[in-house]
Amino acid sequence: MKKNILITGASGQLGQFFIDKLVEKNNVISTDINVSPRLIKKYDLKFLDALNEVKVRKFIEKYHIDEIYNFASILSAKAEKNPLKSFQLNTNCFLNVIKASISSSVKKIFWPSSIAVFSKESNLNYVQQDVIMNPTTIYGASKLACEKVINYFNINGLLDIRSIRFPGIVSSSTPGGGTTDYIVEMINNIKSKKKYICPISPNTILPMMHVNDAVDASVKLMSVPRKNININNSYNISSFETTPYEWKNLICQMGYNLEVDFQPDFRQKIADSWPRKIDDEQIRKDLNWKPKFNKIKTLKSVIEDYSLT
Ligand code: AKB
Repeated sequence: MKKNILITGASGQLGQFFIDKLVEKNNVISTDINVSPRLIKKYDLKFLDALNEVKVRKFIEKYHIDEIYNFASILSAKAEKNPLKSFQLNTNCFLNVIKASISSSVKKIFWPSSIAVFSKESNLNYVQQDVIMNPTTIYGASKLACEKVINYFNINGLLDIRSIRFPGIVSSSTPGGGTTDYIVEMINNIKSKKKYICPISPNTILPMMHVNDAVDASVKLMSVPRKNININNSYNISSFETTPYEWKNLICQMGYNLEVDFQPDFRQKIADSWPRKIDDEQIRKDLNWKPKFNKIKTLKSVIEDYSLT
């Protein structure tokens, strides 16, 4: 039987890919505050501000929602420009979804955490599942705060909330103010034939994954019995690591002209506080999951999505 799934923040960098996947077997109610005519036509996107708890509850009741995927959030670089507003939005949107879900038809909630929860104390060369986390960005602080709430609701059996700490996500959708956005913006610049000013220094290693792998792992996490889940806060996950220098060279080796000028800005300090490599053995074991896209397959796939071939 089809589930009724509510997606908040559906027009963002991740949301649209989840709609495409979930709509295959479910009734998907896609919502956002950015409701463009294109997305209304393509996804029947509806306006919903997740900062309004009453409205969230009304959607749950009107559509008899079984599961919620909550993507309403401001990403790391953009969040630093207005820290208190960003922290309030990232945490309150999530808390409103939780409050509206209690004593409702909602059975499960998916919520994306991030590698931003980690810090220099987390052993950034190889970050394990359970480490010291003292995030130095407001985005990382908001993500860690919500992970603590997830843990509380899960260990007390109050709600079933499932979460993954996403690394940089590589897709053809427009980047949304993240620190890892260079990996998509470089591909964007192939088409525009403009020199790309990279805000991250050439040898900065960061973990990344193809958006399809992120979506598949998340949907699989939501499908398994709760007894298979051995993490009550949020799972580490990754696919590959790269640097701006390597990524630029891979693009050029594929025959594309891409001129890059490395000009690190405030995002470098953020990137320096994030992992270089992730230990994601737990999610691979619990879900029997592994990524389908390595570095080269990811790049080829996104270039094809941009119809650059
Ligand atoms: C960002 O760069 O802010 C996000 C993230 C890694 O959470 N892509």
